[in-house]
Amino acid sequence: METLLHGTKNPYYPGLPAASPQSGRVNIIGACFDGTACFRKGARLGPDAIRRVAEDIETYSPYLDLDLTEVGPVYDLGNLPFGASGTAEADWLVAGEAFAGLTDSLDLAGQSVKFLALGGEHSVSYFFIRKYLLAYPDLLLLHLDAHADLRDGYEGYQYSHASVIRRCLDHFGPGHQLAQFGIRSGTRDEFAWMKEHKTLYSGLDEFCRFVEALPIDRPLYLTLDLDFFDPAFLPGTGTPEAGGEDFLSFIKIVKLLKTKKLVGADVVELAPAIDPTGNSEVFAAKVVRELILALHGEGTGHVG
Ligand SMILES: [Mn+2]
Repeated sequence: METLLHGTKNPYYPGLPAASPQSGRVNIIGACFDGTACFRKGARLGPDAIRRVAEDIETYSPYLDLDLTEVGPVYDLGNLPFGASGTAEADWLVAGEAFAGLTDSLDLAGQSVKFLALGGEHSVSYFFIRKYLLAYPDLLLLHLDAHADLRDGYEGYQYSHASVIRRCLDHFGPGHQLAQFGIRSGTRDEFAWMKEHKTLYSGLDEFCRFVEALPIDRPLYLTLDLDFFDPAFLPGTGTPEAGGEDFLSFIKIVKLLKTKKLVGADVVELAPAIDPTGNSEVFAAKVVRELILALHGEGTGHVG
């Protein structure tokens, strides 16, 4: 693992350095990879950009009425090591094996180990989601994204960022479920698949009603591709798609997630250099703050 280069100006956020995952806590882990990104690269710089600006935003969330300094320490495991062969999938696999090695002996459910992973391109989510699918036989995978990511490989890469949900489905058991929202780009086949399997929620209200009705003990994992948001608000991402959601839509969702059993999450596809204003990374850091707070503890069962 690489050591963290940033200081610890704020003792709680972005997180106290840790060498191994901490039980009963939120564990941040970075995945600095953009090897299969097909349009504009730069997502490998996402995790450290979020950490850097996170030190300068408020620790208090007026939306959840919670402060990071009140919920106990957050730990930061640093960044997963990737290979340097120049062959995207081989380099990507090095990180997958590193994460597996870090968590092989961990019982995520029993020890209440929660990961909040920062990307990196979306293909890295596969490492974390695979682990969670094994740990929770009734996991519900919530997928917020502009893209369906259901292709069976893309541009020669089976584990492309355009295929990540498809690859996760390879590991689905009978109790697992997928729910998608924000998807507005994909192939005719991808949209036909989502319609056939009823995974896509077409509006914010419909999606929120679905989340609200979930049993309080149903484990949820959120994979959030930041191009879920409209590029007017968050332009710093490799594959922007007009017609997305805004921050307040996300807040509506995260308030519901706080009432449920959110056990893990990832935030991917921030490519900071694409937005020279720096607004995108600050936006992403606020999203991460809300998710740390939503991941903390067990669901409250009611919207605060
Ligand atoms: Mn996407």
